[in-house]
Amino acid sequence: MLLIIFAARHPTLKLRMLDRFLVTAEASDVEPVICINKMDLAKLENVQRELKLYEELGYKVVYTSIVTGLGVDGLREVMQDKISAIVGSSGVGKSSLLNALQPGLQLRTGEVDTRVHKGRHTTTEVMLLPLAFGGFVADTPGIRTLGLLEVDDEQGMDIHFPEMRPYIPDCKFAACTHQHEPACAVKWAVETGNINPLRYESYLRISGFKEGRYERNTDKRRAERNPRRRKR
Ligand SMILES: Nc1nc2c(ncn2[C@@H]2O[C@H](COP(=O)(O)OP(=O)(O)OP(=O)(O)O)[C@@H](O)[C@H]2O)c(=O)[nH]1
Ligand SMILES: [Mg+2]
Ligand SMILES: [Zn+2]
Repeated sequence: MLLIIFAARHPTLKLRMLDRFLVTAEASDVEPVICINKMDLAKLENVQRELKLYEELGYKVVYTSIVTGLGVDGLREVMQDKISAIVGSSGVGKSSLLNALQPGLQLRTGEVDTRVHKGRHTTTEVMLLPLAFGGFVADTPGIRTLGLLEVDDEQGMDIHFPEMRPYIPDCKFAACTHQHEPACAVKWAVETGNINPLRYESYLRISGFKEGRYERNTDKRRAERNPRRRKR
């Protein structure tokens, strides 16, 4: 299981980054669970409104706080007898959550920089920890950007977006990239409100169709795999 942790605030909840984690989980055939921590810093209904789309897509979302204890028992149930990896940016509270789940762990945690609201990369190595209530969890260092190294991008990212899957066979072209092709069922679904435009935006970014850092990452990775395509 991939336990994807975000903080409701400090650091900011980044849904486009969540989409990248979800694609990684989908592509690796690992069950993703979304966990929004630091719920003591935000209003539950506001955060739930932001995450509604993901619950509608069928992803499990848990809301936690190590300050109030919200959701800690629920998270324990979710993780019981599973092998999970806990991932997310530095400072979202990954190690703190594990300490709350199992107090004996005594993992080191670090204050978030109060000026820029970023973590200080307290956890520096991956540790697989046995859980007294059954199962294992790997605590991991916070990551700055998420590449998609394990994802085979040759066959297209569309299949890793569950809401796109039903439309893909209806596109006019079998190799449709859902970007500029005519008679694209996916684009039509976006236009008619059946696919969330922000998720479609994430699809374009992750596929490298949009400007930005992700596209450069993708190009660089392709160049590394295929030296002939490397720019001089
Ligand atoms: N208010 C609030 N603070 C929290 C919560 N969970 C963690 N924190 C604080 O957030 C800071 C970062 O927590 P860590 O557990 O070190 O975060 P991490 O995700 O393990 O960070 P890295 O190891 O750097 O990747 C610490 O100061 C924690 O006390 C929470 O639910 N509410
Ligand atoms: Mg940590
Ligand atoms: Zn299409």
